[in-house]
Amino acid sequence: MMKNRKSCQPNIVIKLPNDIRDSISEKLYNLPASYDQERDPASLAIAAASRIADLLDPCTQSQILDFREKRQSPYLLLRNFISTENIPPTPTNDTSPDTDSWRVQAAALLGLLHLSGYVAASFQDEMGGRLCHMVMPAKNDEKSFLRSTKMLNFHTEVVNGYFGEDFPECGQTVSPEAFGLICLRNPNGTPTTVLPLAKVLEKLDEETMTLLMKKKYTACSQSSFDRNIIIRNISVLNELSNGTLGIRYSHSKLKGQDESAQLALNKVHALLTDNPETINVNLNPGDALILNNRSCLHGRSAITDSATFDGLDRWLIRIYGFDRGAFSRMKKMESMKHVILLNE
Ligand SMILES: O=C(O)CCC(=O)C(=O)O
Ligand SMILES: [Fe+2]
Repeated sequence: MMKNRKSCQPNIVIKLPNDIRDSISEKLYNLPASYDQERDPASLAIAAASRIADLLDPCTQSQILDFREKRQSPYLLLRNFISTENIPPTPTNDTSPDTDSWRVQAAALLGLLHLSGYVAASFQDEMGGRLCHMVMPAKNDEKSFLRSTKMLNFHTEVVNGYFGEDFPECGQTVSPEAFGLICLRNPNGTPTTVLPLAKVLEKLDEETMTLLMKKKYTACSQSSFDRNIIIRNISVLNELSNGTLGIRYSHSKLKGQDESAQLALNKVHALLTDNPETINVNLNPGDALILNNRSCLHGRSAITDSATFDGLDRWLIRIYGFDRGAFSRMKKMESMKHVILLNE
């Protein structure tokens, strides 16, 4: 049983030929302007997904289907997915650019998340509820600058969120099962770092694993949240509905509630530091990456020294993807059904 749980599923890496990329770009560029990713992403996701799927060859379609059905591969990397000609300058202050020319790339990511089986959604309490998170060096204030340029140690998104398997109540924070990144610029090839959970589990002893599975941990919000939401009595490793193990992790936001719980967490931290199995995913403009937020950890090298704020800085768009069943049980905003409301 344990052996099976620790087996590492392959990552899925696909590179589209230029003619397919250009056809997808054209189809998405010609989507009616009435689609708005911040007001009704669900309609846009469906429209974009069907246009993309029509243009993919059967092999690529079945690889995406495999990722969707099994939910075990750490990530799906789709290279050369969309054109990035005519994009506006990289924003410098955490907000979306005024012009809409980046929306084709956002639509592409929404379409891919949909094909991967996830519902795109955001939290009202994170970055003002925006669906598309701009990942780029920001200089609006000191805190934003530090958050957006520092090296990111391995973590999972929304560490203070329950898993569907915890049976959260409506209004409690739920961690997204996946999230997508699409690259618009990456002039210095700064990698997104990825570590499949299986590579960590194979180095953990049974006693530590047992401790990590106990509901003896407390987590608080990541720095992109507008308020601090603390959840208690959660585990680090959780049995998922597909029989595998999932992880929630952040070195700074997750704490053990007693000494043995914290010691087990420290062992994970030691394993994650300079782990030789780390995969550097250098996203090029037009590449999309869907990361399974249960079966892998991710991070990033520092961009502190390379940020120039001249409109050409590294720029990714990030969108969360939720399991359809878990999403249907969440409290949402009446006017924008993709915005998740959390209890006071
Ligand atoms: O900048 C990156 O490559 C990843 C950043 C990150 O961890 C995130 O957006 O959640
Ligand atoms: Fe992250």
